[in-house]
Amino acid sequence: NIYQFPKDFWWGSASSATQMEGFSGADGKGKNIWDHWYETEPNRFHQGIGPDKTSLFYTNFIDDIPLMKETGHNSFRFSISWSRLFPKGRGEMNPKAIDFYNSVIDTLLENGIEPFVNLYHFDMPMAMQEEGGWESRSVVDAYVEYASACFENFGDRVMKWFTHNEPIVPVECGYLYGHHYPAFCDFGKAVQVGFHSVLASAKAINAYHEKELGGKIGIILNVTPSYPRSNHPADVDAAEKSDLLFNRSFLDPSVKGTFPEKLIEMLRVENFLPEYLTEDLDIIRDNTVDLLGINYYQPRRVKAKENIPNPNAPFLPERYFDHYDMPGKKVNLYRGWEIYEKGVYDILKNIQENYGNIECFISESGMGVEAEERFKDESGMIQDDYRITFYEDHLKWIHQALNEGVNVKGFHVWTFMDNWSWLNSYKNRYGLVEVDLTKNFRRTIKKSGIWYKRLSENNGF
Ligand code: BGP
Repeated sequence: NIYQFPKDFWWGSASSATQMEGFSGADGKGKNIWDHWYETEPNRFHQGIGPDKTSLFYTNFIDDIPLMKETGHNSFRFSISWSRLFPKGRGEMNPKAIDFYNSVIDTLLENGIEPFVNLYHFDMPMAMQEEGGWESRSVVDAYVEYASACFENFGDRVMKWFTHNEPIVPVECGYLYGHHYPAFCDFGKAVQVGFHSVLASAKAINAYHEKELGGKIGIILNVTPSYPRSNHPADVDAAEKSDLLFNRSFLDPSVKGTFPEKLIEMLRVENFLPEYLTEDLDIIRDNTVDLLGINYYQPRRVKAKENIPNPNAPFLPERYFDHYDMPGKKVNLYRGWEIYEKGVYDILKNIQENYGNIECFISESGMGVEAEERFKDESGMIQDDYRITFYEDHLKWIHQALNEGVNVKGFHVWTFMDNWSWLNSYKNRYGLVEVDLTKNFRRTIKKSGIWYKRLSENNGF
């Protein structure tokens, strides 16, 4: 191997309940915001395919998990559906959900795959949303109850826990830009939602540590580096503001236990500080993560604002900066996102230099491709060489970071098998394994799945 990874490196993939389980109305599951939105506004969803029809892991996991093994997994991240476990968000638990997650965990372990379990992946139970969702303190308490129930029921076998996946995404998509339910555009609400997500995470970490179950608990963040267009101070300042809002808003409290002073000042000046109790800040300070998951897809390119913002327009982060397209950027041919492999190295070095070199791993990296069946060979296997190259190019930079002493423990791709995506449904395919919707959701390993197995067996390439 030219690129050799440490022994016990975590090779695997990530997924989420809403995107993979299906059966969103079955076996006692309560509704979450996605079920509700699809029911009330199906036209928002690509080709009208909703979260009821995802990749049917709920009934197929017995066959899917051996396929994970066949594609080189030694670890796999999934999320528990809060509304499957607690149909009303709190109170009575659904015994069928406990059975289901127990079977998934046991089957993973029998196949030599370590379960990494995430507690919240964009899927607020509808009953909790009706109480105000993350805007509301009572929902923070309900979440901690739910988290504790998960630790009690599954914590004897699950040793890696995560409080949230990409908590900035519900803030942005649900409360600023209208892509997720409840589709508000309200900066004040967005800040409150962000603060409560941080608080909920710290409280869940506290609950986990108190139980002394012997595992680790962390958070998964999409740390998207903000690169300024030039060294001009106005561009650098714009990039710093974007970094404070989108990255450090969660990274600092999760790892260091405090919010950046500059971020607090930005919010204070605009009158956007959230409501909180003094004790909340103590809880956040005293309950930082043991482990950090980093999702990386694309960088953020930022420049100073060119026009004075319209004071009457809704307040958005874009008050502070403009986006620009990197001239000559390498694009993800099939999705339009910029590909910048070195970004992953820059993030890891930042964690090493500014966040105490905390134990971390790349928890999502992936390439979404439209109409991928056009790359099938005669045997019917998708020849996704573009995806293999994409992963290798990122792994080279991760390897470089490792050589320089970064405490990076693993690499998880997005995702194991093609799955349903928020609003885009099955438009962009990400899997190592194809799911054919037209053939009863038949699974077929792609070329990248075979490559991944070799990578994991050789522990390098
Ligand atoms: C991440 C999310 C995933 C997944 C992925 C791909 O931000 O954690 O849930 O969906 O992005 O993005 P998309 O599905 O929008 O193409």
